[in-house]
Amino acid sequence: MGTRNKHYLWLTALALVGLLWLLTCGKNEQKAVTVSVGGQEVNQVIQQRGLTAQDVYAAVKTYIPTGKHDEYIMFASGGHSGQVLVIGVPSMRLLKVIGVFTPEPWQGWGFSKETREVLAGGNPPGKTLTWGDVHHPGLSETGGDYDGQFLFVNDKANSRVAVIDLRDFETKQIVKNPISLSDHGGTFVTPNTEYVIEGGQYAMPLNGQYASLDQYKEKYRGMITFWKFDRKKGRLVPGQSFALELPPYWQDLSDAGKQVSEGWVFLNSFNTEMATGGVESGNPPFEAGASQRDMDYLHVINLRKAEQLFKAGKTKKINGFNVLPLDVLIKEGVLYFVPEPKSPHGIDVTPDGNYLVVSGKLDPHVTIYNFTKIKQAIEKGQFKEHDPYGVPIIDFDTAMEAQVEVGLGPLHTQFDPNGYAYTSLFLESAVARWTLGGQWTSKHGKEPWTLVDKVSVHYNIGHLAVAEGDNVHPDGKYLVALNKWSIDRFANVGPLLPQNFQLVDIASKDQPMKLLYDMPIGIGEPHYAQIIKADKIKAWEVYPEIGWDPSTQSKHPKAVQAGGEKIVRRGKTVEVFMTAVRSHYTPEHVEVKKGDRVIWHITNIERARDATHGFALPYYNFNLSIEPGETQTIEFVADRAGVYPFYCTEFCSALHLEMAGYFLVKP
Ligand code: RUQ
Ligand code: CUA
Repeated sequence: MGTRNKHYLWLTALALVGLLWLLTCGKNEQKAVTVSVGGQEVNQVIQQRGLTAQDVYAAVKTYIPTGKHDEYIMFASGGHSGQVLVIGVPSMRLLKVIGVFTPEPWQGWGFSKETREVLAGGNPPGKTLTWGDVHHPGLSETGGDYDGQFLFVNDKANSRVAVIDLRDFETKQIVKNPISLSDHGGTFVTPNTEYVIEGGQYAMPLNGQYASLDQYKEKYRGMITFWKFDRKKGRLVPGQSFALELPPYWQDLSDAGKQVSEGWVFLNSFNTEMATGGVESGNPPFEAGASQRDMDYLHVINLRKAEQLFKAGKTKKINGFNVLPLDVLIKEGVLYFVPEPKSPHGIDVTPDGNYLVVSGKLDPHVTIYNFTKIKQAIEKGQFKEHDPYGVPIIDFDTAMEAQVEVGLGPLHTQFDPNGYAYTSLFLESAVARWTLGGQWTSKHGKEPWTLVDKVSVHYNIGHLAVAEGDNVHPDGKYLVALNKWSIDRFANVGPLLPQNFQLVDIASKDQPMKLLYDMPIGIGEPHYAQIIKADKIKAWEVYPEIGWDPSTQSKHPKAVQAGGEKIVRRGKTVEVFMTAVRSHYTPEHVEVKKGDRVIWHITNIERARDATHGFALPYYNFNLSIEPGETQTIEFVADRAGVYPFYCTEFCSALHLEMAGYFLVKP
């Protein structure tokens, strides 16, 4: 090579380096922020706090100025606290904790007669439960989209389902499943909330009787229950509800079909090995015994047909509850199986209703089934084989549409309006974004199913929730990762650590996902959450009338107005009709005799928003929260003589400490 040529090469190289420098350094050079507040430049604050451009972006995206409201509301499971968390998105501010399965003093939940009765509705005969393991909140839907009227949640520990009315964010009903002690595949609703789905988990004899584990295959059964919901009354109707008897596999998560698959329900399962554990006797432990086979079964359920059979009287009664027997389900074509790979988890129906996404906890893929193909196989009677109970099994390859390798330990999937699906990766501590393929486009022909992006989360993510992410019309924008571990994310608060909700920006179709915010949850292990557009919820500011009973959402028969207060004695029963207003109770003295039964109604006669009064009665163990307009009742036997000062537990006015009185019990 000649000198001139060498020279030329040198120049080209230099020019290239220059261009590269311009492209990279020039691009990275941050435009100085010139905003200054009270003489301090924002840029200085950024420097002093050592914030990166990404941090500033995240702060600006999530900060809600005082007085402004969040765009979305997230309803998150409170896990074994038994409660539900209400969180603003994107600020991730905790707005409320709704008392559900566990007494909660701030709300007087489980202290008043009215709320005790709701809690007691979930008690099994002869037992009082004081906690619950909340897993999956499900918002009521109209036409397959959240409508903001009701929220349902399940208690995995005792197979209970609760109904929360979003007019006042209070629990209105708790039902105990009569044939099961554990549920997991709930709560999910059908597209118009005709039914609330409660899938079981650990198989057991449905009649609640003893049966040896040697008789597992014969006597133990799984179940799925369809609770009929009466939207007008806001209540589940046990008499119009029914369950399906299922083989003793451990049924897991469920989802309702929508659009093309409306009227069908999908439920996955594991332990189709029917392992019964007993590691102490030399048996394989459950974790190994329940993971031997390559495939478990996706349960495909024809809910419309099941409903017809129930209405035609094909159910039998178990513990007084309507159950469609397994042989009827098989004979009448209600139940079908499709093989699912390697310890499946999660079943999520795509917004168009045509695809079912199942993850394999021990498989790096998500498997996507095509509902139309499943339905065709059912119609043509194309079954490969039957399970030991006679349930027809559709061939895996017939039903499967695609598999996407997303990463390690996939669990749950949500959707956005841009044609992306998001899957949580437990083992990898990440969220995978992948494209929903299968659609014909004029450009590429059939869209591919492919992984496009991943973001790390901290750590061990379980569920994830996308704004309106279970809907026929998802919103996208935000995703919340519900992480089981937080390890080093927060100040050390001892060996029991909070879980970590992480907010992720998924708004842009073309930009990678960005982590925005960490929210510690120090109350229990939250499982699932749903995120609804805030303006869909039309909650009351104060109760509609003075003397309102939230447990019936109507006028309380024992409410009084100012001037109507009284104490009435009938034999050994003393009934108190009291009012509360800033800053006094009327009457202020209540005197009874030892041994009297006391029924004490308090009506908050305020109409001002936020003018809540509490009511604490020491020794007798009561605290109430009486919101403007509300009437609440306590009932007890005055079994100890003495003097009991009662007082208001909400700092309601400057003279709040004076809002008190004496309860006197004469010997
Ligand atoms: S599931 S452990 Cu919702 Cu992944 Cu309960
Ligand atoms: Cu009422 Cu304090």
